[in-house]
Amino acid sequence: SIKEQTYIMIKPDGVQRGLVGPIISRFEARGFKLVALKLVHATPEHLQKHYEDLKEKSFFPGLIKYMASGPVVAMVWEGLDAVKTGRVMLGATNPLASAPGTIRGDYALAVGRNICHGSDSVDSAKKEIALWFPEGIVQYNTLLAPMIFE
Ligand code: DAT
Ligand code: MG
Repeated sequence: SIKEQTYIMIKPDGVQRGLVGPIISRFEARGFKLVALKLVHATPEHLQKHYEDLKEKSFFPGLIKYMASGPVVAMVWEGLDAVKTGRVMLGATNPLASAPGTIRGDYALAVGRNICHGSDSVDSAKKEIALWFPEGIVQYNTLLAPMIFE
């Protein structure tokens, strides 16, 4: 749907490396609408909830430590097929396989420092948006929709 929303997060390495602007620019330029945004230094407990599906993985403790090492940029982007297109823009989880032109394929080398997060389904997007934005997202109209969607 053209109102689909996805949770996109710039991880601590992306913030430290000054990639907030370039990453936001890609979503703006693609035609998505920003409906929530904040800089947050998350607690390990909050991040364990975000990644709860991965809690049995051997890399889980290291993942939580890295994600809690500094602030992240939490965002919700809205537009046509935002979840799937967002994942394509991020690129494969392991930058070894991320195509050039994707965010990870242009800026990352290691799976454990892959710069950005994007929801993998509409269902997980809903859960992640509720977890990171319990206060809700921002509703507003833009004049551009007819230029971006048929
Ligand atoms: P994605 O972030 O593409 O949705 P995921 O949900 O499978 O990937 O894993 C979440 C994050 O965990 C991923 O962005 C980086 C880290 N991770 C995944 N597999 C890993 C591995 N084999 N070694 C180290 N970190 C890993
Ligand atoms: Mg995932």
